[in-house]
Amino acid sequence: MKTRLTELLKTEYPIIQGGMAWVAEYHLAAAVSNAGGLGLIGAASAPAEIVREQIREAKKLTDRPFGVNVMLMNPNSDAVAEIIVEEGVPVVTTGAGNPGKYMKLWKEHGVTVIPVVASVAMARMMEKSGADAVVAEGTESGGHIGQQTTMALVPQVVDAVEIPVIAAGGIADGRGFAAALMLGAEGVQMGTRFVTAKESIVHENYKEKIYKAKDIDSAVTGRSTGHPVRCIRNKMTKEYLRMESEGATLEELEQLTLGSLRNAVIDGDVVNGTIMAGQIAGLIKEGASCQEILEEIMGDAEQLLKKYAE
Ligand code: TUI
Repeated sequence: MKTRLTELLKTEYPIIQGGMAWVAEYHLAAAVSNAGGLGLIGAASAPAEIVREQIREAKKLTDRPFGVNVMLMNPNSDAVAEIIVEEGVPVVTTGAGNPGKYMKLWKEHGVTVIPVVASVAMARMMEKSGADAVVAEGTESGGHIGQQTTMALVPQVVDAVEIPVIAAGGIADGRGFAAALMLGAEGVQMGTRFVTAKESIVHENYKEKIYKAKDIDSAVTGRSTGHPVRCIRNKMTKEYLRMESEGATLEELEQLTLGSLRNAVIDGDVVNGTIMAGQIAGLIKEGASCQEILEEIMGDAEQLLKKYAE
C-alpha cells in the first residue's frame, strides 16, 4: 500500500508506533521498523544521553528508518532535540505540547517532523510552522489525551490541512486501519497493540491486564490538573480519582504516581502502578510479533477495502 506517508517515511506500510514512555525502547522500535512500519524510541523523561544510547542500539538491530518521539514536557527535551540531529534520526514525532521552538533546527537538518495534535487549531499551527505530517490523536488513546474523539477529530483535521494526516486513538486492527483511511487519514499510529507485541519488553503482568481488559475498563486520571491520562482501572486509579474528587493538591496526586508507570511496565506492579493503555485494549486478546501484527492489519484492511469497492 502506497500513501503520501509511505513516501515520506520510506516504509513498506503506513503504520507508525506510538512513542510510549518506558515501552517504546529500542527493541520494539527496531522490530516495528524491521516489520515494515515506522518504529519509534520514546524519549519520554529519559536523560538525553540515554536517548542517544537507545538510538545507537536501534541502529544495530535495523537498517530501516526509525524515529524518536519527543515528549515536550520533558525538561531534557532541548538536549534530546540536538541528539536527534547529531545521530541523523530521520523522523521525529512530538507529544504533549508545541514543538515550534525545534522546528527550525530539525527542518535545517532534513528531519521529517510529525507533531501529535489533539485539535484542528494545533494541526493548522503545526502545518504553518513546517510540519511534514500530523498525527491526529483522539481521546480513545492511552496516556496523556485530548478531548476530541478520533471519529470526529480526524476528518476535521484532514479538511483543515494539506499535509498527510495519521489517525491515532482506538485503532488496533485492520478494521480500525481501514476506517481511518475512510476518514481521510493516510496512515495510523498505534500504541496499545504494540505494547503487547512479542518484541515489547513490557512486563507480562501489564500485557495480561490488556488481554483481560473489557471495553469499559479504562479510567482517566488528572482531569482536574489539566493533564488527563488514560490508563487501565486498578487500585491506583481508584485512589487517584477518590483523592481528586476530595480536592487533593497537585503534590499529593503527583506523590501517588511518581515512578508508577515504570513500576508497572518494568516491575509488573499492576496494582499500584500506572497501566497506560487506550480504550481499544478490550479488543486485544493475545500477543503477536510485530511482523504478524502488521501483516494481519494490512491483509484484513485490504480485504475490507476491496469488499466495499465492489
Ligand atoms: O503525548 C501524548 N501522550 C502521552 S505523553 C505522556 S507523559 C505524561 N505523563 C503524565 C502527564 C502528562 C504527560 C503520556 N502519554 N500523546 C500526544 C498528545 N499530545 N496528546 C495530547 C497532546 C497535546 C496536548 C497539548 C499536543 C499539543 C498540545 O498543545 C499544548 C499547547 O502548547 O497548545
